[in-house]
Amino acid sequence: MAFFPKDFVWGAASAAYQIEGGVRESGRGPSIWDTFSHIPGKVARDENGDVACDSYHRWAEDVAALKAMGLQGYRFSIAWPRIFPDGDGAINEAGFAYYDALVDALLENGIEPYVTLYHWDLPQALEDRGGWQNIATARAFGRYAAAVAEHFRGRVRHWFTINEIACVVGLGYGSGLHAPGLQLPLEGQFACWQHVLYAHCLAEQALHAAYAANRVGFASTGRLCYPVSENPQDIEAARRLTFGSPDDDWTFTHQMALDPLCLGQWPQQDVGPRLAACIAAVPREITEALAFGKPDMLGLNIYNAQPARMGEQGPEYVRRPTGYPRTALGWPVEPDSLDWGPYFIGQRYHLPVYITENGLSCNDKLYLDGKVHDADRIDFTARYLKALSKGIARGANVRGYFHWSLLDNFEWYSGYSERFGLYFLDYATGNRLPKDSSFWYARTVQANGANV
Ligand code: IFM
Repeated sequence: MAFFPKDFVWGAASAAYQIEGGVRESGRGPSIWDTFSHIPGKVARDENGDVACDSYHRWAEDVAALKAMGLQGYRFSIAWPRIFPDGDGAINEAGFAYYDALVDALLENGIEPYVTLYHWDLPQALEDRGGWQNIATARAFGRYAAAVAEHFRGRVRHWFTINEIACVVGLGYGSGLHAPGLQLPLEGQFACWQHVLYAHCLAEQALHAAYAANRVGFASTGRLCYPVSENPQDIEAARRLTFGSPDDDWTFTHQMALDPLCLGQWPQQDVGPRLAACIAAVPREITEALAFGKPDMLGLNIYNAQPARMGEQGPEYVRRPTGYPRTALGWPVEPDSLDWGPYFIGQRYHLPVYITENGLSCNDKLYLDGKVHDADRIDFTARYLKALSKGIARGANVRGYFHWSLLDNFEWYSGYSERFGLYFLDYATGNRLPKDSSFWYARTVQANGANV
């Protein structure tokens, strides 16, 4: 039987561009995802977020869904271009109306808002001036955070500044698979990286200054490993591989962001010469801000991890056997990622952790009886929660779990083909339908996880 602390927060998560639609309403400016998704060939079937789940108009149904599951928290993001259509400059007060209604309805229903400030929808006007390559974007983010903090003072107390710096930089400015679709060399990517971290620091300062009770987090994703046994040697191997070699795919390591933010130093070990040169050249303005950038809590977006063990030559990855279980998106099903991931991260950074995303894409459909029988989602989530409870028993300081996602939505370059929701979206009508997993999740929340 799984065990979770009595004040554990059960929630679900979403992000503005993935669900809102209403991209031209109430003075919202264009974001890089509006631009990118309208370039033919960038998104599967050339889909875009113009309408998405239409949450801009149907938010009350989203709140009703959260309520029906008895959730205590909702993690959603604010679209920066709704508040600052040009990224900076004058505030668009009308852009707050939608979030005011949503936040008030959540509070009235006893659901705590967990607000992400940046889930990838950079105002296009800022990208036109260099986007995250330009330090001015970080300063603009600080002003945006200050405006939002002031507006929601006392109503929102839990914040995540940046969602997945790994994807912001690695996919947006590295592989080019995400907006703005650039493929910069390592040095260009690092420039973005340091500016995103700086943006976090400025936002954190603004949030704390606006309201002392604000709790500020940074939602990270990246490489994690778990040991194939409880043997201390295998555990050590998994830990070392989790935090080793940042030069190899460095944008997808947690420590390239969390070491400077939480430990006040950049990773030193195994950093190759080009990355070392970038680190040595970080401007003083950013270094000084990083010294005070330690978040109050960490968000971890965990979907899977790599099995590892201690081999004869040292730590090594373990190959998954043929036929290993995978989600519809082809991601390996690795429940132990929720056991060991928060544990290793917590041991290194000594901060409370929220699982800000975890879930899977399934080939969901309406059955003949008009319902969505997503047994895979129930099985996946039960296994992951069981493992999470093991990690908590092991000592991981995990305060909450937010399932990704509340409802099926726009899955970036995959468009609408991947269904991650607890609620099914009929894209022809915009109607939401609870999947079997949503009823199961409601029972799990009610039992505080004791049923898994
Ligand atoms: O949909 C995304 C989300 O926006 C960020 N984390 C991963 C999810 C699934 O791919």
